[in-house]
Amino acid sequence: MKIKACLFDLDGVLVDTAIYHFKAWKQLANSLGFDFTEEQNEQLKGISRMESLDRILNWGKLQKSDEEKVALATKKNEWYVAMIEQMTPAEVLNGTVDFLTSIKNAGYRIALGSASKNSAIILQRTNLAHFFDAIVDGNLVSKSKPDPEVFLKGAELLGMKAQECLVFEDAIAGIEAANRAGMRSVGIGSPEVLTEATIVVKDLSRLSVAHLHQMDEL
Ligand code: B16
Ligand code: MG
Repeated sequence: MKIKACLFDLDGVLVDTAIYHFKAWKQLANSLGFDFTEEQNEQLKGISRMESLDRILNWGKLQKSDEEKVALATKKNEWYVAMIEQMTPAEVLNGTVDFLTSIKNAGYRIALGSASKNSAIILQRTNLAHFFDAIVDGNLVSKSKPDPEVFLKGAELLGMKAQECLVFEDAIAGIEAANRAGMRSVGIGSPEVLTEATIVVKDLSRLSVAHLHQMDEL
């Protein structure tokens, strides 16, 4: 079926905010008396804020009450927001602006499908907001990826069927969410990791409208 809409994950696909998440979570872990590695941080990609905190506390072998967890997540978010407020359009990932421009000119509808509750600040600071016909982020969904809610809501807001949507994702959980939504996907990263994606590319600079036409048949 013909692809009519593109649904983009944010962190790891359009911008690299993972480094800021890492710095802020590390600061929090250090303040609690432990540390975690960059490899462990990989497991937090695409995962919601509270789920990330649960995993980190687990690594530090700490137990906290629900109230304490909210306070810790709030503290981390304040540090994180201070960092992303300094972001500039120069931090947009390779090929992103050209690809978004060409698909928009070709008439594709475009939505965001991110777990982040901070997507508005990031899209504004990096000058990407104007490309989007719909924004679905952590403020609109209750179930995080691999649940398909975020992408199904994107399709609904754009007035599209799931089979008309193509998802762009860097996280395994995000590709699983696309598959569960009945959507085709472009994995951004390595084919060894994103084995369940329809196709995998290194970044958006590898793609053009002609590739999307080829995917109509997949
Ligand atoms: P926030 P994505 C995700 O963004 C990040 O990959 C993940 O590390 C983060 O915990 C999550 O957003 C929530 O972010 O704390 O800003 O609400 O990849 O879904 O765009
Ligand atoms: Mg991501």
